[in-house]
Amino acid sequence: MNFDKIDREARKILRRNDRGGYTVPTAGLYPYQWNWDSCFAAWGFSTFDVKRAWFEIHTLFTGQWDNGMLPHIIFHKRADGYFPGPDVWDVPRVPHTSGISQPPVAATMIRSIYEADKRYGRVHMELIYGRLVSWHRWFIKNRMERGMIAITHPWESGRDNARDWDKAMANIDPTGVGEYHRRDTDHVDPEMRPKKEDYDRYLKIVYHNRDCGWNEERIAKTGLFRVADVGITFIFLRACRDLLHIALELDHETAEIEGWIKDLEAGVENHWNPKGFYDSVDLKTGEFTDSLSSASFFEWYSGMSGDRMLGHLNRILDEVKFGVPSNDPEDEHFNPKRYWRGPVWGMVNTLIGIGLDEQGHIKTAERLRKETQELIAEHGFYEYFSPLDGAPEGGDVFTWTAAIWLTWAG
Ligand code: 9YW
Repeated sequence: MNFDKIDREARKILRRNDRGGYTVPTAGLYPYQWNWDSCFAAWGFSTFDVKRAWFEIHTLFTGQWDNGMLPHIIFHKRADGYFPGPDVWDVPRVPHTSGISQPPVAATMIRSIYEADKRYGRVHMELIYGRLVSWHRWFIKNRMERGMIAITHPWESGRDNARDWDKAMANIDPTGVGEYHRRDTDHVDPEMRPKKEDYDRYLKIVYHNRDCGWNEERIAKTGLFRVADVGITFIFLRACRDLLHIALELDHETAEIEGWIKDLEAGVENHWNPKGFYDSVDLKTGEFTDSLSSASFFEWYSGMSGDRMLGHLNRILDEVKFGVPSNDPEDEHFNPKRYWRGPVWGMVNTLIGIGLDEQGHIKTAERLRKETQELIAEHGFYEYFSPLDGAPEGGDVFTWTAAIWLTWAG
């Protein structure tokens, strides 16, 4: 394995996907600035160009709404090849954005970027701190239920067609969405993407929430989809801990953030499915989603101790060649090709690996890192891979795959 060569390639990918201050996840398939992709990009840049890393964060936050919400896509300038674009979301602000959010890894990644060069980063950290707090407040005010974090659209989870959403999606009647032209399947094999029945419902929810004027209270009352996402709860809990760390360093008040952490720690218990794993909860029906997905393994990353997922983790790592798959290989719907229903994602492994390492599971963390390293070194910087044989899948020349190579896997 020629590490220097792969490092150079990874840096080249970040530069290549740079559109002048923001980084697209990959050319063609995703031609705009995506929220959590961009945080990973900034983290990747911080290994060789900390100035550029902060620039990424500032351009991302130009998309922040007045109510604190940080959208999942910022449409800085028109680009072809992606649907649904800015006119579908119809959000009356500039830069144009989508109307939903995404997993809040920002505070965690920003802490790392700051720590890469504190002297340079101090003023940027001061500038961005208030914005981070207001985004976190938005989650608490609009999305926290029983200490868990709710999503109003599967796209908010960052795990679009995960098994977690199946039952809630089946309860949505997609009639009336009309004709539309998907663009993702122009770029990628349709077998590797969500199905039409998923897309119909994705659009139905977008149209409904848009008709609510993107008003969170109206969406909470009338929305078609509301699920407490175990992935976001864990990621948000972790982000609050990092935000607290930053607050202490900058000498800001901490009581509010400490309160959030306590509520979230209690809320995690509500994600515990008595069947023996952390799970998402459909808030419209009160039922567990009964899906053991990769997000359940953010337990350690969230800072919760207890090792409750360790048995399943060891089982699954032995069942596939490259862990951690987005869906349990023993699940009847497991599909090693179709997006979030089986494939393995380098950035997911990274978050799981970081948590394992922090909590003393050094060997398992190292195993995961090596497997991720092999996937990328053997096959390239793909969006995701088959956990069975490592076959590359989805988009190529992918930003967050390059970023995690530079920061963790390589
Ligand atoms: C889509 C960009 C995004 C990720 C999400 C992933 C996918 C967009 O791509 O969603 O149109 O399907 O699910 O996590 O941020 O990489």
